[in-house]
Amino acid sequence: MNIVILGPGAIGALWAVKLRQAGHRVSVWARQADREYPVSLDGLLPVNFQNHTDEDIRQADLIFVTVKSWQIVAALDSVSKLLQPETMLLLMHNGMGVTEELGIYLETHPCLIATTSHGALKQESRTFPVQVSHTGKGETWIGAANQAGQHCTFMTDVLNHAFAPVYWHHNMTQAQWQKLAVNCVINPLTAINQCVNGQLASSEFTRQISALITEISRVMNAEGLTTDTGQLKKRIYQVIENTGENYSSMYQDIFRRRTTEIDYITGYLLKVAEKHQIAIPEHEKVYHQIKHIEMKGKQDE
Ligand code: KPL
Repeated sequence: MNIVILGPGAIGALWAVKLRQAGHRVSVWARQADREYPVSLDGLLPVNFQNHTDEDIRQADLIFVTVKSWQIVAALDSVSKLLQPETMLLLMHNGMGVTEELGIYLETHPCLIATTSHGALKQESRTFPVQVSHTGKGETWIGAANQAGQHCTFMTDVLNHAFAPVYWHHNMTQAQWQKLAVNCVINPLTAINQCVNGQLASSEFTRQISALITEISRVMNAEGLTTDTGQLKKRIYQVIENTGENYSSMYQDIFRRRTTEIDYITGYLLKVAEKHQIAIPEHEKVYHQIKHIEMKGKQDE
């Protein structure tokens, strides 16, 4: 397949290498205008990707969008004139609420959404090759975001062949909520406390994590999703363990004074809670803490 990774950050670059190794014709569309974009995964020999080539977008069977949730629509707009109607759009990002912003793309392209629990870290150097590490093994779920996307179940095999395990989900809303719950706990807490994911297993966080999970369960139940608080807790602690050495994406954003995805993670949860008139004070607290740190980081620049 002809695949373009739109936004080859940590997760995007990881998938770029895996898809190339599986035999696909992969190129990238990065912020930098350099014609080549070499990526070294886990210190191995760099894999070279063509970057920023209009023809790659025109010929793409799949645009794999791995920019941050708040950048997705702008990233798609930047290549929209080159897109062919049959090109599939696959969005892999944290948080929820992006599909509601996709507008015209939902009418013109087969759209898929994906969530992954793999951990990845990209070194912040401006020199090539880009250094990426796969820091936590996870799994990936994909599903349709529109009618046309429902005909793309074969993408499960394509992605599974490149980077297993990948599962098709008939109801991505359910899968996205499961991931949202993980991100609502791990991301703000690691960013506020500037710690690795594994640190959250210590007893100093037990009470707060419990309260966050109870609040999420209430909102999920009100949304009509089947939730078992015990199961949710087990899943979240499993991710904490599996990605123990990993610095969450929100930790990294705060550390590098970048805009975080808090509005699409805790912010989304707060909006849904408000719709159901459910108080979620613990999430509200971490939301404001992150907003404050984010703002301060930008002021200090
Ligand atoms: O999705 C993640 C993130 O960092 O954004 C987890 C799964 C928490 C891994 O760090």
